[in-house]
Amino acid sequence: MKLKLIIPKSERRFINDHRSIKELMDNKVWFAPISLPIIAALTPQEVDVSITDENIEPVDFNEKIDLVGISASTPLAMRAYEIAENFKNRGVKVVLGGIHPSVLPDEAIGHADAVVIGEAENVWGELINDFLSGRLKSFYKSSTKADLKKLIIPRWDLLKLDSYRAFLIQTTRGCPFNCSFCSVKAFFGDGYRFKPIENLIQEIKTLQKLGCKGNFFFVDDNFASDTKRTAELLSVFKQLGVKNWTAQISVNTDERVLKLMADCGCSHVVIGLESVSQKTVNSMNKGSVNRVEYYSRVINRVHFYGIGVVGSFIVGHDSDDKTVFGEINKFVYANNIEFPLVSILTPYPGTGIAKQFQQENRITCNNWRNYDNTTVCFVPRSLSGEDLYYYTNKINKEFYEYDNLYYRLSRSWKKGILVKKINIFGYFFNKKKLKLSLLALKLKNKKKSWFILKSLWLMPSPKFYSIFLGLTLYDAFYNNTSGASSSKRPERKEWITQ
Ligand code: B12
Ligand code: SF4
Repeated sequence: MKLKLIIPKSERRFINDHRSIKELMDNKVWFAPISLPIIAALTPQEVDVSITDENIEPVDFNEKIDLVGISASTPLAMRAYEIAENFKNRGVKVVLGGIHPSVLPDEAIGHADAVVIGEAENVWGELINDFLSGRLKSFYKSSTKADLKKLIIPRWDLLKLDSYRAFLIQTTRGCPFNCSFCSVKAFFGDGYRFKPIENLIQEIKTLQKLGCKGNFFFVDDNFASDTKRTAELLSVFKQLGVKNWTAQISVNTDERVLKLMADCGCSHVVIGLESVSQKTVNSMNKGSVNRVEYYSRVINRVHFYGIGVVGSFIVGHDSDDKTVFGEINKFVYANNIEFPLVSILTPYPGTGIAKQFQQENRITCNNWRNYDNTTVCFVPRSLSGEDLYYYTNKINKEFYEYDNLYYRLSRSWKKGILVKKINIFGYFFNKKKLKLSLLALKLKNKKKSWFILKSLWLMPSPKFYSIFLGLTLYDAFYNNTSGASSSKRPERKEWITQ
């Protein structure tokens, strides 16, 4: 039996897109998916399984396959349905899984033969058996949560690993909180589950054996919530030589853990700051985690240990009026957040905010393609939809104008944040730096060229990763399909979808 697992492509340019640094490096995308390698690992050995990531290569609809499994988050759902229908029309059975089909199984089954609701671990074996015996059911849902103590090494070997720059690892599942905009609770349910450290050692060793030495992204929603366990995990990272990794942490992360994270090779942290107004944070049901008065202190401590900050904000809450953009801007520069990301509040199905907006009849769009935090899909309360769209685009674009990006990065680099230790010889005779400089000189975009050259030569030793991430984010905000620019006010049809 032949099984094909597919991850649909992102139709909008986003951070996973690597085209912006293609001219300098290669055509890799940032993140290797982890869900499908897990599903492949759960698949019985006698099944011939392969993975296609549509961000890397096109789906071959003519390939002889018996069963197709497609993973879908909400922004990818429409593309997932297109792929599913194409295979179904060719007589191939299709299973849909992932966060979107799990939250809207009745919608998903309209495009597939079976839907896995929730985690796959406890039901995938049964589904394969049912398929083999011609008794595929419409829905599969486990009555219990996946037991993370079981060792399942994701089949990363099935991915075209050379096509990725960073690799996802998951050490926990779930989150004890329930923020109104977030899908995690709706999907993983109550509680917080931890993978045993011994299992993680096996996973990391597997990746390392496959040649993936660094650039790990720990996808846990709150990597450092349990101080004791995180400290234990970090000592393992040190032994295994894990370097250049990123994790999502919350505002209340213990300073001792931050220090350990830095000692153990953490280069960036993603922090869900969401808003600089406590009132707005409280309205998102995040007040118990995020105390705005501690934001500056935690960012300062993260920086103190040489780690860069990706600061995520969400705008469009009922208490957000136009002044919110100025406040975020002020906060970003006051705290020198290297990589700010401002997202438009999006009522993802199953979330508290979606339920509220549905009750209030405020949802304006059910085209899941627009559910990617760059489009207004609801009627905001304290500013117009047009302004919400326009100013969000504007602020993101302004953050990533080369001069502004350089301003923030250079302030951090000067303080020893996101830099590597290097001697004077290394400063002049670094092969990669020389190569990048030559390539930068050839770029048609002179502003980009100047940003790269300034970063490489005016600064002692910035981590290339920080330059690449900046370039990628620049590209994401300047080349999004929306087409709005800070100088041109978008047409009505561009900002809100019906
Ligand atoms: C890593 C990550 C990313 C990476 C993705 C990299 C990659 N190549 O996969 C990056 C940074 C690119 C990213 C981008 C975005 N992300 Co994101 N991301 C995550 C994160 C943190 C982890 C996802 C993950 O890998 N989890 C681990 C795996 C094991 O879990 P899983 O995917 O759910 O898989 C399990 C089941 O779902 C199921 N399953 C999954 N697929 C399939 C397929 C089949 C056939 C079957 C049977 C089962 C099955 O089995 C698996 C094992 O049990 C989640 C949060 C979270 N906790 O999940 C958010 C999350 C998925 N992201 C989210 C969002 C909103 C975005 C963005 C829109 C953010 C933005 N502001 O732009 C973009 C969208 C980009 C795009 N166009 O898709 C939301 C999605 C909400 C929704 N309803 O879809 C989440 C849930 C975050 C949240 N707090 O709400 N993201
Ligand atoms: S936003 Fe973060 S803290 Fe809030 S529920 Fe989601 S994962 Fe948990």
